[in-house]
Amino acid sequence: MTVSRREFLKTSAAATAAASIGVNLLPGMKNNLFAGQVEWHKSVCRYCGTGCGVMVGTKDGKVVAVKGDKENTINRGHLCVKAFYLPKAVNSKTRLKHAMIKKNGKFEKVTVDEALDFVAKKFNEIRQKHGANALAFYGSGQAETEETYMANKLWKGCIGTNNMEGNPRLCMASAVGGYLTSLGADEPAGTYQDIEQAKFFMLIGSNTAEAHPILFERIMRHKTKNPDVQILIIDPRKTPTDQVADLHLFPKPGYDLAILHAMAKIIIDEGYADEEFIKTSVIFKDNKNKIDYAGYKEFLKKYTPEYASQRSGVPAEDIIKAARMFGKAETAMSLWTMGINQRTRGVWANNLITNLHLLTGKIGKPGCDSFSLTGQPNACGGVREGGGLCHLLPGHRLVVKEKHRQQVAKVWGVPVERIQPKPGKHTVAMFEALNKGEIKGIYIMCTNPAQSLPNASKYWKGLEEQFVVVAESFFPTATTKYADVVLPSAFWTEKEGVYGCTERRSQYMPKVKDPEGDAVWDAFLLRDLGKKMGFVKEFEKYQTAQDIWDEYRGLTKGQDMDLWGATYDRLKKVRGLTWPVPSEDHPGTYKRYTDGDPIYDALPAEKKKGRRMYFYGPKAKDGYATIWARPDKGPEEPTDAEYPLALSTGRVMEHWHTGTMTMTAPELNRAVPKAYVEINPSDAKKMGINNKDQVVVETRRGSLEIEARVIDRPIPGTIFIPWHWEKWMANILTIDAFDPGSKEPEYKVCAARIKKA
Ligand SMILES: Nc1nc2c(c(=O)[nH]1)N[C@H]1C(S)=C(S)[C@@H](COP(=O)(O)OP(=O)(O)OC[C@H]3O[C@@H](n4cnc5c(=O)[nH]c(N)nc54)[C@H](O)[C@@H]3O)O[C@H]1N2
Ligand SMILES: Nc1nc2c(c(=O)[nH]1)N[C@H]1C(S)=C(S)[C@@H](COP(=O)(O)OP(=O)(O)OC[C@H]3O[C@@H](n4cnc5c(=O)[nH]c(N)nc54)[C@H](O)[C@@H]3O)O[C@H]1N2
Ligand code: SF4
Ligand SMILES: [Mo]
Repeated sequence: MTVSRREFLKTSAAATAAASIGVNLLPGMKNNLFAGQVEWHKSVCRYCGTGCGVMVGTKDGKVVAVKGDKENTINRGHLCVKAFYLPKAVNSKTRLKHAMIKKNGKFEKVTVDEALDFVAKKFNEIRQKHGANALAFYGSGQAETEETYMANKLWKGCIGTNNMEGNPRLCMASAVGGYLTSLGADEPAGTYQDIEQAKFFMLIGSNTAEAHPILFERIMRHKTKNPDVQILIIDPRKTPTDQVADLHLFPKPGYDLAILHAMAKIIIDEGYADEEFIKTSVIFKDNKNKIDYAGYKEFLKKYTPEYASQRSGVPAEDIIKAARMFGKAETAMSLWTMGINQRTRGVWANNLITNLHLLTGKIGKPGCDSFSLTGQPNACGGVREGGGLCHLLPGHRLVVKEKHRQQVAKVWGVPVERIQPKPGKHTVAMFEALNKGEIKGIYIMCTNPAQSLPNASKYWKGLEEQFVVVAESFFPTATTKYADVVLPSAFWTEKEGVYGCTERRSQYMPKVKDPEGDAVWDAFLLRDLGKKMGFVKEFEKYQTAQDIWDEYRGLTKGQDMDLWGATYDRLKKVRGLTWPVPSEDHPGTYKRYTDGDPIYDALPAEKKKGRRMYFYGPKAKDGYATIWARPDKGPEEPTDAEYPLALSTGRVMEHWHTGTMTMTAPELNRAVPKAYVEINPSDAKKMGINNKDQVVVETRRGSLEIEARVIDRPIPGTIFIPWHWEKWMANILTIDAFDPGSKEPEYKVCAARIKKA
């Protein structure tokens, strides 16, 4: 039996209908709750990288409601369903309210001060005995910029190790690599404003409807008003996003690179290339060396639509149609997320998308951009800009650059030799080192790696054996199980700070209630740990969130992501500012590398002569962007006779990652109560599997018993599991192979088989 069409429509309709406007009365809340006494505070949604503005309603010191902020240009009052249920997470019984130390396998309640004393002593012992590199920090794109900044200073600047990472490695690293190599600097050129001006969208490897619902709603509304707007989707799975598609290409997972090359070839062959833009603004490279336009055309010869069709399984005529849609469109915007980034060829896939924009000159103009969607609310702000990865320093700086180390060491008030010149261990290597005992102590903040790492069970050994500190707002989680110490962290609404979303916009969030129990703001947990480890002088100066923000803001001055003009005072009044914002009277920047970008505007006239754009980033030479002739390699673990199905994992609208927050709302749990594996009806029939049968999914790494959902969503030969549940942990199955450039794991493709349980 397959899922009925009605059931399918119901789920897809739910995804879009969930975006709504106004106050949402949570079930059980009485109308009179809002009778006058609710105070509303301007803030930002806790969840995705869209960055919607919310109004938080408080009453008697409690968060009682959330509604959309009508003045916020991102969402204009609209919110998706997750945001409405945030009060349930804040008030949940599962909030972690006090510190605990594990003694003889059991957690015992202690004061935060006692816990921090204990951690400081242990960390100092490890550091003295085994050196600074035996310690590590693992953070999050959901932490505030101020929080990541404190961790950066403590680990890289004081303890003296670059073993400082965060979950954006699992998420945005390939996009960072893509932007650096294609455009010369990280983060998009345009903003969301381009959506309403675009005539064509390529949504590739993004289930926008479920993962960025409010952006999807903007696209949908724009298309409804302008029926000539065309939408191309490239995704191996039929998702609710599909409902807006004019054309949907279904490549085999991991095999879409050839399609992008074939589209480039058709664009050139049929005269859709912007030859003037190519001449003035673009250079060409093969995997290593500079080539020329003729060399690139030679490279593309192989990528006929027929060849791309053979590689990807997509009909050649559809690839031709897709290329013509892109080529003919007056303006074009590409949006992508994890279907592109979470691949062993993630950086290359990013490059090939941007190639199309550079070839057609559809970049740096209204309605045109190669626009990577960020997953988490502050992956851009705190981690990419704030430098929360093992090779970075705050303000888009690099640990390998002596000048950058000097600039940062000076502001941090630490000797420059303390900051190591060599990058530390990237995420997978970090957890491998924990397994091997090379890393002996780790501080984990605002992330749940025991469930979210690829091939997760392989890394439980290190978590079990080494000294693990987990700063959390909820308890228990898959990771707190392995903790030697848990520290209670203040949650969203209980602390102030800044989030920077996909469109380079930094937004301020106020503290509107006291933390639950003994919970402390993560930045202050780190500050106090630093002091207790002996770095008193380095940390005693931070008394308020603003002290931290102002120091960081100073470090961004003159950088490409200049936030000098984004003071707390300003951010408290406006709905965010898009960098560069070089001064307090600067309104923020709509487009980078072109007129109106203060950095571009300040360039000498001779540099810009005859050029509409100048790519001034550190990795772009003489202002040129790069078109890449990358090989079209497939995934690390292709399917074979033994494991004939390609397994993909991803998200549903109602849940957030490991579920610690969204699963506090019974309404969201009722909507999607458990995990399942989607199987195409044709495969199910062959294997004798019926809808709702219990099946066992096996990969070379593990096996998982789970319910089958027989549905025409994944293409034949592929299966899909949403990964939100600890009980049905998809990451038992996934592969920890990673992109050699970005080190981002290939969550989106591995080989699997299924049998009836
Ligand atoms: N509701 C909800 N929203 C979220 C999150 C959440 O947990 N829940 N998390 C946030 C975060 S951190 C992130 S990173 C984003 C993720 O946002 P998305 O990336 O949009 O979500 P996913 O479901 O991970 O995967 C997206 C799509 O990639 C496709 N895909 C898989 N393999 C391939 C391939 O080889 N090629 C192509 N072209 N596509 C492929 C899948 O079929 C799937 O539809 O969502 C953010 N928003
Ligand atoms: N199979 C599979 N695995 C994946 C992915 C996939 O597509 N497929 N996607 C990957 C991606 S893109 C991402 S971004 C990661 C996300 O993976 P994780 O970051 O591990 O997932 P979250 O559930 O968001 O974890 C956040 C944790 O922080 C806690 N928390 C919430 N607020 C606070 C706070 O203010 N302070 C502190 N200290 N803690 C807080 C939450 O309770 C939760 O435990 O997962 C990756 N894993
Ligand atoms: S789209 Fe993202 S930021 Fe906006 S309300 Fe939904 S989860 Fe929050
Ligand atoms: Mo993510």
